[in-house]
Amino acid sequence: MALLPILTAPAPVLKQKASLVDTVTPDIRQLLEDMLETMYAAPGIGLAAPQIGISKRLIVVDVAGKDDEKKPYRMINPTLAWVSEEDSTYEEGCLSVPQHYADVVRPAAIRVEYLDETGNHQSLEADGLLATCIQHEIDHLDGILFIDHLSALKRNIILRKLLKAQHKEKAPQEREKM
Ligand code: K1U
Ligand code: ZN
Repeated sequence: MALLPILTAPAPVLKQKASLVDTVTPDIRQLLEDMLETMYAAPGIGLAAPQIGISKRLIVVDVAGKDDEKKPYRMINPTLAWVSEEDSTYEEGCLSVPQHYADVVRPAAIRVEYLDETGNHQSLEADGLLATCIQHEIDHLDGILFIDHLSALKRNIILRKLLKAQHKEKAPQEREKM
């Protein structure tokens, strides 16, 4: 098992469309386990492979409360087969946009189809936070961040603050090279 570094915006891989996984190999299974470990350590309720620099259509999700039994989902090539007409609004965060939160409107319920870690087809109906989190993670596979659902004004304010925070985190010698 390995903890993987999580990339933050504006890393270019976060804006790319990730590739389909053609075969579920032991390496893919190991990657999903490493992603879950990384997600729990962050801590987070979801993680998509592009967030760790791997442009493949893989996500992991677990929205169980901290006192509840873990309920991890490992999804390969997830697609939204159905979305409800009804919307819901959640305050979202993102491990790749640290310290920023904003209300995002998305379909309230979904059906997602995917391959599990054994290569079997699965179909899952979800609502509430699980539906929101799965949509947020599938967005990552299409190069979309939750801030892309906000107005350009709000998005640019967040992006500028992120760049400023990243600049401050850099050591002075590194800053001199910029
Ligand atoms: O994709 C990610 O960056 C993970 C993100 C998922 C997400 C959060 C909220 C709404 C939709 C999707 C996070 O997990 S941010 C951290 C977070 O929300 C959280 C962390 C610990 C406990 C509970 C929530
Ligand atoms: Zn995210």
